[in-house]
Amino acid sequence: MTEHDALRERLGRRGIDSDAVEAALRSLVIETPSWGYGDSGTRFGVFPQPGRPRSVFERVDDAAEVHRLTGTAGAVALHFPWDSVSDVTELAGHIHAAGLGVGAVNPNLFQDPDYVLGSVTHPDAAIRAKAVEHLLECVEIATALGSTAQSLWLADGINYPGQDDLVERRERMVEALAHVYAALPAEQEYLVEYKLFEPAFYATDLADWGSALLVCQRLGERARVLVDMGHHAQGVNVEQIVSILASEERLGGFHFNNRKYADDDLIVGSVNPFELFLVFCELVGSGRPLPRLTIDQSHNIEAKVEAMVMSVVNIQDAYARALIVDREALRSAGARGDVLDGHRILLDAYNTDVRPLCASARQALGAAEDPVAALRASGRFDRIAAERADAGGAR
Ligand code: RM4
Ligand code: MN
Ligand code: MN
Repeated sequence: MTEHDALRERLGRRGIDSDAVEAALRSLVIETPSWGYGDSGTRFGVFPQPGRPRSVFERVDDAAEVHRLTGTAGAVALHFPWDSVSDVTELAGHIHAAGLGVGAVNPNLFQDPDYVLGSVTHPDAAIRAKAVEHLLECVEIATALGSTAQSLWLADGINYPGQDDLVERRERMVEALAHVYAALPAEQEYLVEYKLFEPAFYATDLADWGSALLVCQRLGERARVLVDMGHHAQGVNVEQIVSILASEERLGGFHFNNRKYADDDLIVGSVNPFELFLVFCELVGSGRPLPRLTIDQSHNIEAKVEAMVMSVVNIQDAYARALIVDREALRSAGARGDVLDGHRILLDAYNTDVRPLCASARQALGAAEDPVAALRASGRFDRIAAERADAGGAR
């Protein structure tokens, strides 16, 4: 008996339909970030890697390789102006030809020197207008690319108490974002990301899920909160945030990554796989379709394509474990007030080796049984390093 058969039999005895689990795994779509393939580093330095992409087109090619190996990374999220091109239609054509869909469009309001005091919260109306102009341009780019989401992270905030008026900053922000939201075509959703700190160190204008939710409620129904796993204080119960936003129908999606200390952007599921599992338990338990699932990572020392492949595999694994939770038994344990039975039920799913189910789903998609092994065996890293040997500080 293969490991796959043995697992299916064991799950069958627990009343779990493995066919349904594999079907759900096959329909999982993860967006990988174009910015996760280019050079990145810490504020202390950047270590350029051999084979790093020289253009957005090559970043898309790397994303396509991740999809080819995993079967689940079917879209690429874009960041502007990092991914700016003279011909947007050509970029859309390249993405589709690579077998991918266009993911969310991410505006960038954090690098222009004009934004030193903020973008849509800036005290100067002219700077706010410039930020709004970029946001509107991103709506146009998304429309031309056929993207269905704007995904906004604001770096705005202040470093010192008294630096600016917190209430006024918030009103400036809502006014600017409402302007952009009004220009949004019906097929685009507006995802609002929050982050506790960094680059601002005293007060971030969108610091937590509550602030983001309140802004979304002021904007309209298509505005939803985006949860980045690394954007909370230590110890915050992220899965509970997921459950609240999902039941309020305001969960827009995720930026998956993992961290030990701050916004470390490490491989999702690498430091705290149990948290990732619990997040998927809330998503599955909500009974709603999965929201937009995106990876937002920065691979500073690890090989980038391999790191992205591992990330997608970790997500498949966490999702599979959440899908095999005995939901009925869980409900009954809660209803009976049995303190530990529900916990045991979760642990039973978490401690199950679901890799044969994931491998089978990947094979059915024409992807690799073991994506990391297949990538290593393919020799792609060396081939691409030779092909892109002339890479000169791409971004
Ligand atoms: C931020 C945030 C954003 C991402 C940038 C690069 O910390 O997570 O989503 O676009 O980093
Ligand atoms: Mn993010
Ligand atoms: Mn981040």
